[in-house]
Formats: sequence, C-alpha cells, structure tokens
Amino acid sequence: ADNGANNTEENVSDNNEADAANSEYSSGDASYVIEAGIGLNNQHPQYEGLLRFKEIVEEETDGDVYVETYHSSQLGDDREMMEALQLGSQEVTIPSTAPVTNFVDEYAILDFPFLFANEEVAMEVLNGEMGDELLDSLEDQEMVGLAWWENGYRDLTNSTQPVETAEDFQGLTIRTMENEVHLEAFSELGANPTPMAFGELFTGMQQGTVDGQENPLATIYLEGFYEVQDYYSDTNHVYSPFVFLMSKSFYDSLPDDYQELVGDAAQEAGEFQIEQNRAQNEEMLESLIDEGMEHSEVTDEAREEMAEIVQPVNDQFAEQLDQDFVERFFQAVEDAEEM
Ligand code: 2Q2
Repeated sequence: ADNGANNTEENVSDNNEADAANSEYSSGDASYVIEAGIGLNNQHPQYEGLLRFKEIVEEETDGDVYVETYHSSQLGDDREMMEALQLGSQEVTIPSTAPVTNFVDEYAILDFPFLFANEEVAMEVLNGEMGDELLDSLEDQEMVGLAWWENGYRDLTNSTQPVETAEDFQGLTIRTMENEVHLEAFSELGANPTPMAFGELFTGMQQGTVDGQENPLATIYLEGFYEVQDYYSDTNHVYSPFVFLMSKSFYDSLPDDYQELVGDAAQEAGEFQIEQNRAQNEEMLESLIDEGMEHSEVTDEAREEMAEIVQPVNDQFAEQLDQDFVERFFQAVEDAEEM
C-alpha cells in the first residue's frame, strides 16, 4: 500500500519508527497492513484518535492487522488521500467533510453555516439515520465511511484587523477548504475566498497570500497559526465533522469479523478523539492570547446577522441537492433540537 505521493524518506522512517514504538507488532507479521494518513500534525487529537484506532485494531487481531500512521499531509492533501483510497493505494484517511463534497454532493449540507446549534445536535443527527445515509453514500465512490469524528466549530483568524461583525469581513482574503458552500458564503460576507489545501495554508499565511483562515481552536493552536495570525474571532460559523474513511476495495478484502472489528475500532477511537478534542479548548484559547493573539468576541446578534447574510447561499445549495434528502435532513435537525 505504497502511496508515495509526498513521502520523503526520513518522513517514512520517522513515522515507521514511531509506529513501531507505539506497537508491539510489526507489519512483517501482519496479514493486512492499513496505511492511514491525516492532514493535521502529530500533536492534534485527530492523530491521538488514529493512534487509539491503531492500538485497538492491533490488540484485537493480535497484530494480524497492522496500522501505519502518517500525519501532517505526508501522504498528500485530503483530496489526494481520498483518491488514493479509491485506487486502493492507501487504506484510511479522516478528513473534514468539506472536501468530501468533491466526491458526494450531499455532504455539502454539513457545511451550511450555522446549521447545527451545538455539538449535541450535530452528534444526534450524524449518529442517526441521516448520518448513516451519508456514510453509505460513499460506497459508490469506492470508499466506506466507518465513523464520525469531530473537527469542531470553525473560527476565523486573520492578520489584518479585528473581526467582530459581518462588515469586518469586507475585503479580507480568506483561505477556505475546497468546498463551494464555504467559497460562496465568504463571498456573500464580502470577503475574497481562496480555496487551498490544508498543507499549503501555513505558508500561505506566512507569505501573506491570504489574510486569514478558519478552523477550530485545536487546529489554530496546535498548528501554531498564532505565529502568523494576530486576530482570533469566535465566529463558530460551521460545525466541521471528521469522517473516518476506508478504501472499499480493502474493506471488502477483509473477513467479516475484521470488517466488524475495524468499524467498532473507528467508533471507539472516535469517542476518545472527540473527548480529547474538547478537553483542551479552554486552555488553548488562553494560550492563544498568551501567544499574543487578540480575541474578538462575536456577539449572538453579530452571529445572527452573519447567518442572515449567508442564508441565500444555503438556500441556493439546498435547491441543488436531492430534495427528499434535504427535507429529511432538516427534519432530523429539528427533531434533534427538540431532544
Ligand atoms: O481547514 C482544513 O482544511 C482542515 O479543517 C482540514 O479539513 C482538516 O483538518 C483535515 O481534513 C486536514 O486533512
């Protein structure tokens, strides 16, 4: 399973040493080797969750299934890693859902700004039948969705000015994920959106190609964005899930008991990842301020104004999707809000 795209020799050997250190098993003894790549670095809960997945799978199969872990976009960006899953040259990746819209249109609904009122509503919908339907829809794309993990509520950072209200977005060049909803929403707010793979983002901010970006707190802090950004605004404008993806050709090659095992491991590791992802938010916000970022608090009124401005974007994209799916999805959101 050698994807090779962005592997440099030392990266691979460092990782494989780290993997060996994290495991009493080795790829040589395994019947199945899972090459798993993510975009965030090895400090992030996304990687902690992947290590937990590795631990569970190797323990439960006594090393018959071995997991090689790669982080920091070493195997490529989200789109490249999903393409590698389709080809069967990589087995697992765990992207935000936003880039998945390049493979399954209906994923766009998850990036409608201000869709989920809070994490509980998001998890209720994702772990319900609508979430299952979205996971199942990946099969036509040669991928299997095994679990929902959590990237989290996305916040804006920039290097130009404090952003507290909608008009403060005017003229800011904002990097977005490669997702039409994000592009249109930031245009509607008066910003200049620039789609860019996550692996190029830090350099983009360092060189001033973009003024700002938007990501959850854990990413802003753990990827050191405070080194190249001065202003943090708690916009909470989109709840970003991670989706645990496995190559369908690999999944189909597993015996039934191993298929069930990797599914359960992805779920269990996801619960751990979500816990870790939320645990440090408070202290990370304090650390961002200690590192010199200015925290602009966005009021509920300002957030409501942003939501009104971008609502036509949500409506426009909702019309392009399967109407039965959209109606059932919004009903599931309403039901979850009443829980
Ligand atoms: O802004 C981003 O691109 C990130 O939120 C990423 O989507 C996410 O961290 C991973 O998909 C990176 O591989």
